[in-house]
Amino acid sequence: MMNRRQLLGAGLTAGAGAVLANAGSAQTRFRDLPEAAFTDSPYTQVPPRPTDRFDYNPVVTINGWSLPYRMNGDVKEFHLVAEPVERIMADGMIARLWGYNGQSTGPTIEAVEGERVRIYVTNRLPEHTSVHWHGLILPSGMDGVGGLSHPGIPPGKTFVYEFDLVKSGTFMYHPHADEMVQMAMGMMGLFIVHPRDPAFMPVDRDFAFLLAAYDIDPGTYIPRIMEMTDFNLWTWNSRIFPDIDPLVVNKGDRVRVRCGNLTMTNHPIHMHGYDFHVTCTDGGWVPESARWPEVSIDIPVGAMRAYEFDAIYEGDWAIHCHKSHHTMNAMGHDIPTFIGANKRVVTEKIRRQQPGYMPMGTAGMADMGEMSMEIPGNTVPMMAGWGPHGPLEMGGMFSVVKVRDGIAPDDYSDPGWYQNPPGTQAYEWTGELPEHASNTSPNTILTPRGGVRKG
Ligand SMILES: [Cu+2]
Repeated sequence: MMNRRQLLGAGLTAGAGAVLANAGSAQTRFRDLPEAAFTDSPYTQVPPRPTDRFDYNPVVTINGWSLPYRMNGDVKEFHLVAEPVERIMADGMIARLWGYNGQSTGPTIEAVEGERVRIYVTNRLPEHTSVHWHGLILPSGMDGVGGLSHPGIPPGKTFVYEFDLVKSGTFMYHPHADEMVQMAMGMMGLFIVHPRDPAFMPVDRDFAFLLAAYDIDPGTYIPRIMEMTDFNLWTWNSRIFPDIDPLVVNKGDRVRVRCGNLTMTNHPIHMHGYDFHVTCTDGGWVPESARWPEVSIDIPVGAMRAYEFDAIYEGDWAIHCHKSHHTMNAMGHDIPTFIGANKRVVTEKIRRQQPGYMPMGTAGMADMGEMSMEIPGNTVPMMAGWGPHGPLEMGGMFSVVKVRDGIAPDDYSDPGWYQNPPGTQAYEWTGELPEHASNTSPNTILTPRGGVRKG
């Protein structure tokens, strides 16, 4: 039995602080199990580089962490604990979810191609569960479909999954038991298998997150599990902007971003400032001859995509889902459109009942981003983030890729906002406006009728 110090001494625990050893009771109950590690932190914990067996560049799970392991002979052992958790989705909002080892999403499992893994799964939920290893090639009985691969793991019991990692790539895990409920409650995690050859597809920074959607009414804590389409919280690793950590990158780094989708709809993830190629899916690495340039990567439901780019352009670059309702926090969709409406008369009438009433939405909804409106407890404003130049009017699936010169390897701390060099930022024009083009102006060159003549 390893104690916490041995685990730490092996250099295997996840990043700075907040990884708590299990309570003593488990040590006597599970004499031969690897001690389960837990975290109560919702912040990004950068895993240390491996020192024991194989060289690889650990992934950085945005607002997440990697699960510590121990070696038992040649087998890499992990201990997942399925349990109710409290997840701080953003400052001022706690969600009561189900997850693994203290958090939702669960910890990232990292191992190396060719290794054998043994994963103990302890069920502390009030109902049975199972773990399906999405995308991994393994024996049928290890596939984790409750009732098909094996009986469900009853509450209070521990099952063992054991298999060889026959290929490297980008994978995930989630229950395949009462799946609709358990995934709606936040049960999911990443499973990254690094190539045995560290010279294969090397990157300097390797980020990973899972897309998850929840329906939690403002002022409440538990997701409405029966919701099928109209979710109100669109999350990366169960966090929402403005509290999704930035992706901090040193200028010139080769960067990989891995993203998996366990929501009920597709998400076109759009990153500004760069073009890039999909290099890996949950099916495997994409051959170079099969890649094409993109600036938005659509992540289908139940799929994963990893894309790569060389971070040659400094700046603060938005990265977000391009479905505009997915960059909003808790909102209702049954609000009428007031654009162009004249609310003057009705405002006077309402103010007689409710002094201080402010009409909103007649000129768009941007005023929502600036005002600090009174909101119910345990929720966050719909469009909340502030940047260096004012409100960002974003929430949900949004973050910032911060590319800077001189960021040290393994430093992921927020460098603050980018200072645009003089002359490289849009500015207000205060001079004479040029005459706008018109058909009758002698300066306007019209395309000849019938189209452009071919040479
Ligand atoms: Cu989306």
